[in-house]
Amino acid sequence: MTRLTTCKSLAAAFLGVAILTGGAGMTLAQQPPAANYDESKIPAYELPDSLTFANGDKVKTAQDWTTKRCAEVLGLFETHVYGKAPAHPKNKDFRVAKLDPKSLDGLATRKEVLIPLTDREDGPVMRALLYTPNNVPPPVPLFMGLNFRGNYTTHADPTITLTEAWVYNDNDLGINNNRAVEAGRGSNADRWPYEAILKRGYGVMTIHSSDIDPDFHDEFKNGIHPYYYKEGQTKPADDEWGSIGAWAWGLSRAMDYIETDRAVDAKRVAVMGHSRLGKTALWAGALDPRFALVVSNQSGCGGAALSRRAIGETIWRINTSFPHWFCGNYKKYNGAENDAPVDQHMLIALIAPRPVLVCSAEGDQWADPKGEYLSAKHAEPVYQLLGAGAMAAEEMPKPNQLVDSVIGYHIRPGKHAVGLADWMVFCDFADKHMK
Ligand code: GTR
Repeated sequence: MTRLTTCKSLAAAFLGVAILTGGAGMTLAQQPPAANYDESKIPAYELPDSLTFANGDKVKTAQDWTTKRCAEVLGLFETHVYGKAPAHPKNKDFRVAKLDPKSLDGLATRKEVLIPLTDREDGPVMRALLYTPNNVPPPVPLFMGLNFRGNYTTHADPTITLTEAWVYNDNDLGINNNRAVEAGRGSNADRWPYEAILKRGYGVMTIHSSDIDPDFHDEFKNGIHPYYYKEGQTKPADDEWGSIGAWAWGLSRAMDYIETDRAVDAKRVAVMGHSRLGKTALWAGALDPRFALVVSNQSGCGGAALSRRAIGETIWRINTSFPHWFCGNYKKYNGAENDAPVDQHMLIALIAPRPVLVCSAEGDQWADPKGEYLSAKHAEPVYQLLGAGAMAAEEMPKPNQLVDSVIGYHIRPGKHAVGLADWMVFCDFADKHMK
């Protein structure tokens, strides 16, 4: 039995334990206070202990964690943060819609694969763009991640299908009706340096997040959610999936496909994401042990950063700006971080004993780099209990010095972004832990 099954089946048993009452700052009509960037103004906090059960008992052995506490923590994140997602469809009708064995001047084989998201024949599909290096014997290790604006923005190649899904409006590209335009082709290519990654020996797969759920708040009328409503249901319950939950579910669904593709080694798949999609990668990695490695880039609040520090972006702020990202229950912790039964170090602990790399940028204080580092550091007791090792840093490393232990951390100068230099760090880390 995989750890996923173990955790998930046990999670239900614990869900009743920690339903909390709403926090003091819960009034949604109110606006969150202005962001704090001053370390001396961080409120006093105590982190919940990953290794103490909700009933106060201590987690003493690796088995206590893998058979019980892991499921309890996973259940708490489902109930209070990201929401529960439905089981995957059984549908294995994956279709290769486009195949180019000599893509990128022969460097790679490129596929576009249609992955159904339901068991209905007329149900929605996501279109994955998959590159595998031609000069590496299959099956190859892979990075998998969602993209923000459509596969066609990730490379200038004119044969990549223009997305039909909802896209962000963009004045520079002349998009004002949420529909993709040719001018957008390759416009996000700096985020997806395929050639460089392929030359490092890795395949890359990406999917437009809108194929799963468009990134705007419409009370979950569009996207994947309605396909899984029970009869009479019109929106997710307070403990059911928001958009991040849906995106993470989509990544696991993509993994269902990968397990059928002999070009890729399903045992060496890293899930990677930037920013909101970095939050998503962490949650996908926590939920699905098939991901061998997890990379979050500048994922910030609701991702790697500790919420209790309440510096930069806070729970209140994120729930106000993006009410659709998390589950309804998460709003109870607006201005009341200390009431939450979890903090984000426990999300990273859920990935144990698998390697995880948390990346920050000095110019991205909104995402609280120090809180991202501390969260990774505080995941350590679970890694150690499982015999996976510690984090090879006692304090935050200097910029550009990769901490490449099983819990990895990296901070670089510069702003909120992902590009070639970041990908080369991801590859360095994967070279050590996934090759
Ligand atoms: C910001 C948001 C962050 C982060 C970022 C992104 O507006 O406040 O949490 O997710 O967007 O996804 O680029």
